[in-house]
Amino acid sequence: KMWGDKAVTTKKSQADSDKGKRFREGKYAMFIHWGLFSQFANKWNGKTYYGIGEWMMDKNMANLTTAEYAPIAKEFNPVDFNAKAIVQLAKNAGMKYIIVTAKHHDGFAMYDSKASDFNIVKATPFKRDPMKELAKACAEAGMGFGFYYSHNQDWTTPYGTVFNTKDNLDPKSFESYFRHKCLPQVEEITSNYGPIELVWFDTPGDMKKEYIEELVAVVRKNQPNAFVSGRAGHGLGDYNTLGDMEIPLSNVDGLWEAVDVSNDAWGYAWYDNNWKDPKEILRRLISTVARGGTYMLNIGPDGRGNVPHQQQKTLLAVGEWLKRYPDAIYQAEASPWKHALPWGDITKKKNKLSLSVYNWPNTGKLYIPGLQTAIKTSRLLTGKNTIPLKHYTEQGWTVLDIPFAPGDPLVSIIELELSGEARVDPS
Ligand code: H79
Repeated sequence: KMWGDKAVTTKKSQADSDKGKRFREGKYAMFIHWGLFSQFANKWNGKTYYGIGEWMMDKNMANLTTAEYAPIAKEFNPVDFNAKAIVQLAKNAGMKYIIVTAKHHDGFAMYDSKASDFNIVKATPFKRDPMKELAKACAEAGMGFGFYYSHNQDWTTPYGTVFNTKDNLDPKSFESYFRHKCLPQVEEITSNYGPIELVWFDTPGDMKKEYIEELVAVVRKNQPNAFVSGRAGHGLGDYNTLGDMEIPLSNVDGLWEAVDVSNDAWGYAWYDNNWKDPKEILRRLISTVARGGTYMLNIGPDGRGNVPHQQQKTLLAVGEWLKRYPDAIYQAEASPWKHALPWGDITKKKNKLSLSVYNWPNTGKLYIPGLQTAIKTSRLLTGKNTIPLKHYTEQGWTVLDIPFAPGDPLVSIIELELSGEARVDPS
């Protein structure tokens, strides 16, 4: 009994200190949109539908009924899926946790679900539980792991099509879907995959608060350390998620996250090669952290389970950069300037500022407005060595004499050690 009491106490204090730690300090996560929709790759009956592939059923896309959509499960056999390789990719990319679609709006469970036969183990020739494999690979690699779960929208539920628009929401069928599928599935994903980082609910629409409270209670019960996404609805999450692909221009208070895509959409689309290059991804990551947030970047494996090659290359290039300048991102805080500067952006760690120079000035001078705290040291990092920079003030502006060549081929980092926390005169 005593031992039991003690164990509970330890677990609780552990929970308080660890809760959301990877979210708060890691700052960079991998989002994975992978599901039955990946098998369509935005194509149906020979026609390509340009848009977000996980919305193939939508009337603005291929406009499919469940009877048309569901049978593709028989062709979904992602034999190239390699959980270890994906986790290694995330690790080399410098990401701290992975959030993967356990079930998207199409209602198809990507794991072994007892609550619904419309799942990858029961309905496909693949028969494996890729989420089990991913959870295990994450645990082995020290990578955080968590699930996306579409709690409100479920378009193929046998209890009726639940689009949850005002026009066709039927409260009885929603109640049935909630009791027989949604709630049991959230029990499953929070019970059967070890400790998880967070549950990423999406698109609450006008779902009733009582439903969301029940779902959040399940997460709290089974995963006391896990975060719940702001898109659970009714303010019941642990943090805020901005709009899809939104990176704010001014600092945002509180705990929040930006979610972004590597190309034009989430789920794999055969034609979508509009990849952001490493510098653009870096700018979006740094800018998010500089505004005070955490950045989650999506990948979309294809119907065979492969991560597109170009996507991997880009993630790895960003990962190499993060190895050179970890202090600019990990555990870093928002810019005291509260918005970007003409040449780039600033993140801070205690008395240290990391200046990320996106646009290297060709004048030999870098200007910093309004800094009130004295500079102890200023240096350009190159990943290998550091180059001391001369600093002085000119009409109230801080000026750094910089070399004509940037320190880094992607984004250069100048580090300032201050005599105290940065104070900035907003004028
Ligand atoms: O999972 C990803 C999206 O599928 C999901 N959230 C991210 C993380 C999401 N749910 N809703 N939306 C995104 C916005 C939906 C936009 C739409 Fe359309 C506009 C759906 C129907 C009209 C554009 C046109 C996309 C499909 C047709």
